Amino acid sequence: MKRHSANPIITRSDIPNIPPDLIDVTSVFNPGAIQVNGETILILRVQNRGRETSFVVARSSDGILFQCAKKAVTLHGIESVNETIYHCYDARITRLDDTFYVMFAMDMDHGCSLGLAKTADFDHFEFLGIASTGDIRNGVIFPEKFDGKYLRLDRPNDLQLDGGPTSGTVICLSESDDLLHWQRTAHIMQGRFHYWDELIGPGAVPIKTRHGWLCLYHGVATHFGSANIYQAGVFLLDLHDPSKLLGRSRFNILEPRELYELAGQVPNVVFPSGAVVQSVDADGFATDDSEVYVYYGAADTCVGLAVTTVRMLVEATI
Ligand code: BMA
Repeated sequence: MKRHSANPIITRSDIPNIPPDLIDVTSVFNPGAIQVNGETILILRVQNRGRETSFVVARSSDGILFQCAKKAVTLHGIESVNETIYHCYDARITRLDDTFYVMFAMDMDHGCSLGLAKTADFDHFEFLGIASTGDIRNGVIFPEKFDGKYLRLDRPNDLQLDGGPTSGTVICLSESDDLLHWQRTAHIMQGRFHYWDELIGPGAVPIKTRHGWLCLYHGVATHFGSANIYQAGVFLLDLHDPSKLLGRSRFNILEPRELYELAGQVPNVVFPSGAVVQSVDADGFATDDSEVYVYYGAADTCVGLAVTTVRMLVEATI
């Protein structure tokens, strides 16, 4: 992947003051991304100097220069949750028919849950409920149904990192009839201990290609207790049966190298959470030559853009 020359494309100074919550914010990172009628829309994770978290929508006609909304996202109905929610973060956006579903992590006392919201216009968001049980993160809904079921990739948090958050080593597939109640159906792949992707989690929404579903993910090298390194990788799932792993990148496809990826709130992080395909054929498949814009959080501080093609991503999985 090639970093765009305008990187980092969004920094804290692009977030307008939105009193009382967002004033002189600290950071903006890990965006969900989608293209709607030629416009690229991001849902940004913004942190203020109270280290409180908000979502802010940003829009762009070229996928590079973004205009941030002058208000934070309100998740209407979230007040019905009877527990303290500390943070909602790391949105992934999936279009199903004409509705955009947003799945995100929710930090609560018992651990991390997955929340679900929907929107038609990225202005008004309706919270639909908590869509998980147990401690889990990185829920990513597929953009179509399979045999009448919704599918998602997710990552159970079955590991307590030393002095850090819960994490995990397995990417799973789950299915649902209603997007709120999910049943785990398969373990797709495992972290590779000792190598670049020891801990792993799904990244962007799967991209439909003639070769299969292309899925970006993040891998963490823990380097035997040294500083964690968050990198991006890619895997390919069978088009008709996404529980079948067809291939997986041996090497990471993006790693922290630039200063804005190496230094920040959490150093050494590239975290791919959004991907936009620029060219899709009449049957809805991303074309091999199509550029893919990958939006990623850098050092939990700003947003980077890396550009690649469908062909290069597929080749990386062989
Ligand atoms: C992960 C998630 C991401 C974050 C990353 C690095 O566990 O919390 O949101 O970017 O850690 O801090």
